[in-house]
Parts: sequence; C-alpha cells; structure tokens
Amino acid sequence: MKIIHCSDIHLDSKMETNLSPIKAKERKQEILNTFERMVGYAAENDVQAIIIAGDLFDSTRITNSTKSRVLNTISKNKNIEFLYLCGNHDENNFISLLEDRPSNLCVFDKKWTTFEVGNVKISGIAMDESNCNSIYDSLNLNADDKNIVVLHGQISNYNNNENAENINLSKLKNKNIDYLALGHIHEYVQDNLDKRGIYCYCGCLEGRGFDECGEKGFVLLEIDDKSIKPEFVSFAKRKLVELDFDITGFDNWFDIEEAIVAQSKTISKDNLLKVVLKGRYEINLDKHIEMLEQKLENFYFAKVKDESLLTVKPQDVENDISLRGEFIRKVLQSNLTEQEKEKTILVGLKSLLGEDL
Ligand SMILES: [Mn+2]
Repeated sequence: MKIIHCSDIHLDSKMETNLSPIKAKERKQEILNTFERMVGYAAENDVQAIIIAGDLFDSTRITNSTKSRVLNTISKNKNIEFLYLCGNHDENNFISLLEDRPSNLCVFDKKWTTFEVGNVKISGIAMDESNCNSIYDSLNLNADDKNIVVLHGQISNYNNNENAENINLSKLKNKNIDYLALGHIHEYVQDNLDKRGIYCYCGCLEGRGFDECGEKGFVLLEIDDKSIKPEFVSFAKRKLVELDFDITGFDNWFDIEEAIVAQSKTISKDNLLKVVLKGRYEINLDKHIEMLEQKLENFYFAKVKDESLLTVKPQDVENDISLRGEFIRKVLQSNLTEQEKEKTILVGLKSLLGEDL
C-alpha cells in the first residue's frame, strides 16, 4: 500500500519578492498546478491516502478560485483519502467555511484523531496553546498497530520548551510511532526517532524564495506487513538554485562574466537562479552587475547578489599619512557594516583617483 506525505504547499502565496506581477501570478498558478499534479500522480500510482501535514494555504485569506480548485481535486479523487492537518499559517479557515465537505476529506482536530487506512493507523492533532503541553501524555498507540503520527511544528529536544509551534521529540520516543509525518520545515529531513520509528519533514512542494533552494517534492510511503519505507520524490516544476562564484584573483570583469555564464549552462533554464559573488577583488576591477544579469535573462528568473569585498588590508593603510590613508582609517573605524565599509571605501578611493563613479 502507498501513502503520500506532503506539507507546506502554501497555496495563494503572493510570490512577489523576486518576480514581476505577471510571473508572480504565473508562479502562483504553478504551485496549485503542482498540487493537482501530485494528486494525479497519487491516482495513477494507487496511492490510498495523502497526508497534508499543515500549511496547505499560505494564509487565512484563501481566494475562491483556489478553494474551489482544491475542493474539486479532492472530490474528483474519491479513491484517495485526504488527511488534512491545519498548520500555523492556514488556521482552520478552509475547513470551517466549507458548506459541503467532501467525504474523502478527513480533518485532524485539536484532540488526537485517528484514521485507519489499510493496515495503518494515522493519528494527528492540530496543536495550539491549549493542548501543546498535553499532547504527549494523551497519545496512546497500540504496539501491535502500524502507526503514523502527523504533527505540524518545529522539533526541539529541549524539555519544558512547549509552545504551540514546538514539538518535543524526546517525548514522542517509545510511543510506538513507526513514522512521524511532520510539516513546518520547508526542507526534506529524515532521521531516526527511536529504535522503532523515524521522523520526517517532507518539505514544501515548490520552492518559493531563495531560502527554499534545491529539490522539493513529497514523500511516498511504501507500506507492507513489516515496514513503512519512505522515499523522497522530487516533484517541483521549477527549482531555485544559488550559484556561489568566487571572484578572487580575477582582474577582468569579462572573464568573470564568461566563467559564470559557462557554469550556469549546467542549470536548467526553467529554474530561478541567484548568482552570489564572493571573495575579494582589487580596486581596479570594474563590475557590471546589470550586464551580467542581462546575460542570464534566458533563465525563468535570475539575479546577481554581490557579496565580494574590496581588498583593503588595514595594515596597508596604517602608516599611510595621505588623505587616502586618513579616509580609509576613518571608514574602517566607523560603525558601518563590512559591506557598507567596502562600498564607501570603493567610492571614496575612486573619487580620489578622479575616476567616474
Ligand atoms: Mn509552512
């Protein structure tokens, strides 16, 4: 038997941080599309249930069109049980506002609720301030059952750290859990819970910002009499990719541009790319960041972030009694951030040299 564990889909996310309004709208549709595509995958592959471990929606404000698409997808796939746990972003608005809940949409409550799918017992609870301390004592699972537990929150191993967002992993040990299906962290993470079980964050379905780089998708659980075997399925339409490039040692911008464009050829153009310039450079290097961004325009989206630092060693200017030395010392002693110091020194030195700024 197969079960899908997905989470943190964040439907109706604004997506406007990097993208133009048109592309943001398109990307928003793509996330919804990927959700529908995942349900299609489930139907084609005889998946019996889809666990949604929270944050199906990005906020409590859900557009009517998204809501009706999700409901339609669920209603059309009666062979699949949708086991839905609310997350910290979507509260209960989706469910509480439903007039007609599809029969195959099962919702975890603020008390432990257990649904049986095949030979598996799937228990979950929506944590809030009132129950977050008591969920551990009130969880009683039969050792002879195959048990999946669904929770949404941040795992922590500290005792006495209970709040509605924290999951105390040590208190879930030796509770007869075979698979702890978690939501909240947008990255795939899997590890042992105790001798018997494992815990897993499946991550989000599509990356949204450059803090969500890499493969995104869901976890497919293959379940037989003996075991629950999880497998991460990479499923996102687009990936967010960060390419760090060290410019130390380059004295010519065009060589940098060429090297970055060459490296970017290994990355699919469907992806969103962020090039981060690192390392140190000499004052006579002229940077053309916008030109580089234009060269990367064939990506779905590309931007360049310059984190490289100007080579100015304090010891070089310590004994320099010129105006230049005085200026650099002043900047280095100031409260500016490292980046701001470099920028100020660069502009200052260039103007002292009589160059165009
Ligand atoms: Mn989330």
